[in-house]
Amino acid sequence: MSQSTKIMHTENNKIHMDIAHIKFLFKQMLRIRRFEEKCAELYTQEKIRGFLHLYIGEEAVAVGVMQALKPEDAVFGTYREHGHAIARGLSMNKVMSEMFGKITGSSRGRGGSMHIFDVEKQFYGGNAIVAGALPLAVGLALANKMQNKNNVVACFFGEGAVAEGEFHESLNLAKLWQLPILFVCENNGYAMGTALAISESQQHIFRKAQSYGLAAHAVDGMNVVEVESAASQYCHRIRNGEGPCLLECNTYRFRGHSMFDTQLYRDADEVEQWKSKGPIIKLKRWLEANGKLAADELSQIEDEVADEINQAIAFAEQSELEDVRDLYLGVYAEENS
Ligand SMILES: Cc1ncc(C[n+]2csc(CCOP(=O)(O)OP(=O)(O)O)c2C)c(N)n1
Repeated sequence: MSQSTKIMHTENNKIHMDIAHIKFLFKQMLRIRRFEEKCAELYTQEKIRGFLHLYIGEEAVAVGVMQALKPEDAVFGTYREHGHAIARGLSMNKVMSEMFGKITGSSRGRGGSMHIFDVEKQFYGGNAIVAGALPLAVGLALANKMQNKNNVVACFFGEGAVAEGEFHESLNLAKLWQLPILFVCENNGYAMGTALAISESQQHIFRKAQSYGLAAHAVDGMNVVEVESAASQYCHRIRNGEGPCLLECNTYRFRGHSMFDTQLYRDADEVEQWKSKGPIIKLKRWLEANGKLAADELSQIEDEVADEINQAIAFAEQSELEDVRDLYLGVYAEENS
C-alpha cells in the first residue's frame, strides 16, 4: 500500500523523490525479500506445503506499482504473488497463515501460496492459471466503467502469459471499451524453463500492447523509483479516462521457478550478473553512497523486518486449522440466502 505523504516530481526527464519515501520503498522491498527467504526455509521444514513460487529479485515491480494505487483501486496478482500481497498492505500474519493453511489466513487457509485473496484490500488473488487474471481484471474494469467509477484495476502477469489467448483478448477488449486498467508485465525472461528469446518473435511485450492501441512502454524493473514514476503517470492517464496502459517491467527471478527447479535452462553466470544489479542491493548502494543510510539505521530496519516476520510465523503456528465440519462453507449457496 502506498505511503500517505510523499514527494515526487519529474524535471528534465529526471525523477526527484523525497528521501524518506525512497527509504520507505527500500524497507518495503526488504520486507518482501526477507519474507520470501523465510518461506523457503519453512518449506524445507515442511511447515509450508504445496507449490511455492518466490518473488525474490522482482520486489521493485510490486512495490513501485503499488505506490501509484489508491485503497479503492483493485489488484490482481499471479501465483508468484506474496510480494504483491505484502506491498498492497495485507498483514504478514494473514499471508503467513495462508501459507501454513491456517484459518486465520487471507483465504481461511484453503488457498495457500497461490491463492492469497483479500476483499478488504481489493486484492483479487493469487491465480494459478497463467494469464488467468487478465480476463477477470478486464471484467472488473468494465464494471467500474459501467458504474462511472474511475478506479484503476492493476493486473500483474508474467511474460509467459503473452502466449495465451487471454492476453490478446483482454488487451483487445480493454482498448475497444477504453477500460480503466493498468496491465503490468513482469518480464523476467523465462516462463518456467522456456526463455522468451526462443519462444516469441516479438520480445518487447510493450510493442504487442501498442499494436492493440494501448499506451505502453518498458522500464527497468530493477529500479523501484523508475517503476513507481511510470506507474504513477499511467494511473493518472487512466483516471482521466484516457484508456488502458501497459507497463513492461524488465526484471529477473533470482531463484528457480518454484521450489523444484534444477535450472538447467540458464547459466549460473547470468544469474549472478542479474543478482549484482538487484533492486535492493542497487538502492542500498545508492543510499549509502549518498550518505542517506548509516549502518545503524540499516540494522534497525533489518531488525524491524525480522520482528514482523517472526511474529507472523508465531501467529501462523498458533492459529488453528479450519474445522472439518466447515468443509462445505462457501462451496454451495446457503438455503434461503
Ligand atoms: C494455462 C496454464 N498453462 C500452463 C501452466 C503451467 N505453468 C505454470 S507457471 C508457467 C510459466 C509462466 O511464466 P510467466 O508467466 O513468465 O511467469 P513467471 O513464473 O516467470 O513469473 C507455466 C507454463 C499454468 N499454470 N497455466
